[in-house]
Amino acid sequence: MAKDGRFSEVLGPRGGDPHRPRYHLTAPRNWLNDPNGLIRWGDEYHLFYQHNPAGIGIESMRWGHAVSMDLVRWRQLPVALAPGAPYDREGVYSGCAVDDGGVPTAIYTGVHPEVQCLARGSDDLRQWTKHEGNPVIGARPEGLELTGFRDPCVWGRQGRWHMALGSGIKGRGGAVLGYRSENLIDWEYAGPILAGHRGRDALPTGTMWECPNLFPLGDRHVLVISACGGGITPDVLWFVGSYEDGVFIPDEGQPRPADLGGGFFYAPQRLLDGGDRVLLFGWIKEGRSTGAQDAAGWSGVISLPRLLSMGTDGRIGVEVAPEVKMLRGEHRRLEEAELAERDGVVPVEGIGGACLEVDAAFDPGDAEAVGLALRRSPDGREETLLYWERARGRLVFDPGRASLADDADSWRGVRAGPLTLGAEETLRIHAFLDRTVVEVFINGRSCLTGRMYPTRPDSVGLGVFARGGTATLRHMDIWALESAVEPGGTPPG
Ligand code: DQQ
Repeated sequence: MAKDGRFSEVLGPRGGDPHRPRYHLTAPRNWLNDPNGLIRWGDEYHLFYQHNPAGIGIESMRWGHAVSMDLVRWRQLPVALAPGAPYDREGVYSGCAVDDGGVPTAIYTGVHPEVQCLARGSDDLRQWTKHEGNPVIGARPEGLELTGFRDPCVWGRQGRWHMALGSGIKGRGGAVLGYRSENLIDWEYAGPILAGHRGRDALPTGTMWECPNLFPLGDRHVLVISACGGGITPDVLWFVGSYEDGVFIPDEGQPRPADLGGGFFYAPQRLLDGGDRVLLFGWIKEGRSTGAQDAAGWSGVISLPRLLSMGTDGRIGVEVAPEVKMLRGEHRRLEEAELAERDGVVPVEGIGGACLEVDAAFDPGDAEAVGLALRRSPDGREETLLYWERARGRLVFDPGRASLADDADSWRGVRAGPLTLGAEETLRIHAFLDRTVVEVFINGRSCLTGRMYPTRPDSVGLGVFARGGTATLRHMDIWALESAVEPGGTPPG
């Protein structure tokens, strides 16, 4: 059996289900989606999440609850908020948490129809009481025909509360609506913070912007949206710009993708960790069929914390939060190696495991493509390729041969996004594998989330390759990672 934090030749059966991540958070059972109410309170980090304990899919949603002292090792707590009141009997949807003068306070969307509600927490955030005057925003702004009205993001500034609410304006596109309040109870509509122009945006921005987040980063502001509707693949986009008098003005006309994985990463929320750092957690979706998720008894994963920074070029930088280093176990370092086309995929000897951190630096040389083979079987019949492609200036995640299973699930499609390297620039691939999850950080400025579901227990190998020329692997550090969450089980209480 594979031991936690050690390299292994086969996938250990610990945790029962070989596809279930070991150091990413999943729900104790069944369905998880958006992270909600992220807040640091005293010594603890609280992560609530959209949860359906009874099955797979968005039904009768509630706030699951997990707590951590270090952002990495999570413990499940009982459900914090469940449907039941007339204004949320069809679901306690996404929202945020704030510190209201020492009282933990959640602001969420109750369904149906979509209204904004408030709940107060006990000092330790274990008990929650819904406000008796709920909903605190019960009606939509007059004169606007909206495609949705949900997912409040609230922050305090200059003695007032401000809210960005996910929405869309019929016939126009997605929108984020602004509200203001003196007390979190009485809210005044302040107009759209930003609205899209469906069809006129270079990137598809859909008809509804879910889960907005608006926060300062360096000397700019960032607006993150989860765009959906109008036939687009739901995806996370972010704008950099300025925010003044309740209006967000983007620096560029267009948002950029927050992740190159084509929608596996969704509905992220920022955690203000009490200091200056901005950390983002998102929901990593499944690629398997609903039937397979149902049979597995779990679905949905919370991403690793992503640390954002503002570059001098006005672009958002993204790295994994340094706390994740705590999971590192056995380590191996490889030094300089030449990679040529004729060698194909070169297996990294003596390294194996489905829970790995890989930090590799490549000089692309004159190669057309250079990168890694992940979750590789010894004969190479199962493998997932992750590489930079020079001609198209992009990062590619190709799980087309990840599994020998005879199915046509959508996760097998190639995911790719723009990644241009400077003439002498090193390609740095920093990848986190957790059984079926891959989160990759590239050169501190892009990331990609992917899924792959290999069938073979010996598909735990790692390889490196170059195509169409010769590249150099400068160095590569590999760690076997420890488990950080209880594998399944019923939460206490
Ligand atoms: N998920 C929630 C909604 C939100 C959507 C429902 C985004 O509040 O708009 O589970 O994934």
